[in-house]
Amino acid sequence: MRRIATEEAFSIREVAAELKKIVRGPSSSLDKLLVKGIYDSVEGSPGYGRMNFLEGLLDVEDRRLKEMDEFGVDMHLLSLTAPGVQMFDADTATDLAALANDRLAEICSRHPTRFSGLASFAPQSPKRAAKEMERAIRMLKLNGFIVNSHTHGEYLDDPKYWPMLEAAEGLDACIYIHPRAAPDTLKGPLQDYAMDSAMWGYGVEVGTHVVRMMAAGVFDRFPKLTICIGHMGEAIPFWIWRITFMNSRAQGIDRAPKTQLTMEEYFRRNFVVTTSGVEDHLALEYTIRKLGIDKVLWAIDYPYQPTKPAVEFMDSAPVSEAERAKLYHKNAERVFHIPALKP
Ligand code: 1WB
Ligand code: MN
Repeated sequence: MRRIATEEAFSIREVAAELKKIVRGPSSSLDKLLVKGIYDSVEGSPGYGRMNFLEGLLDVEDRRLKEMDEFGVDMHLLSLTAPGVQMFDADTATDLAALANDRLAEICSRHPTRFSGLASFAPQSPKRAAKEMERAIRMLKLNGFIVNSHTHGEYLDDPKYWPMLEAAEGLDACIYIHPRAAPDTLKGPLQDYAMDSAMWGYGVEVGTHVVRMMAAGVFDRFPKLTICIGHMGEAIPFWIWRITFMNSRAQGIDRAPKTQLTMEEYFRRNFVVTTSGVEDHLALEYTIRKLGIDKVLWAIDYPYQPTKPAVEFMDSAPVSEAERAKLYHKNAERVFHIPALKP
């Protein structure tokens, strides 16, 4: 069984160095709590234990490959880890996205059956981002895009970002909306008890992002755009009935614009989800029944989650072998244009 893991994080030294500067700078962003722990940690200080993520992020071709071999993982679909380039100024972000994409393409071409990659872009400069997106697919042959949710507190429903959505749709390339911490405008009650990141804040942030996009009518303008979200759909599959009901009511009487389709129709048409970090068979079964077996892709969330239980989770999932093949690799091959192995 070919196993392709689809939300696998990496970084490069240049981005790590720039993130360290951000940590030491004046920003009061919620991302800093976690970013400091990973990129600028001092022994004994809060978050110090996260320092070892950095090694896992910067290494792609050594320890990571060995771990993939050990657990039978064929391929990582790599993406520049959160917050990507999205905390930087527009010029720095644009340059570093291109550099990360070049490095990623080199790795993929050295190991075409072991690594594929999602390209980064800098939403801070939407027109240049759209150009980089085109280069990443046409020249670098990368497999789609990663965006780490909001950029300076703004979301992809804002028409100023639509050149990037237009580029992705035109290139038939999926955009993976990965979490980062919520912006200052949303951060208040998320600051305590480690709720800022993967435990709760990340899901709230990405869930908010995609509901904004659906409710704004983004998918009327870009009907062929595919968005991927991780963590078993960031709770949206479970909430979609109520989102749909309340949105259709709001379209008559409140501030919700009229849309051609319902929220659930957009979610089923324009989204795929990955299992990253949610190793719960009941949640998997629910998500498959809600979205369809062709819309769910396996992921580990390396190096933030361990490989072994992610493999055991999918090996033991209560599905047929044909369904397991879709979850493990066929859906990823279709959505991210990864060549199927020759029989
Ligand atoms: C964690 C998870 C941290 C992710 C991250 O930092 C990312 C964590 C950028 O579990 O602490 C992730 O990608 O899910
Ligand atoms: Mn992740």
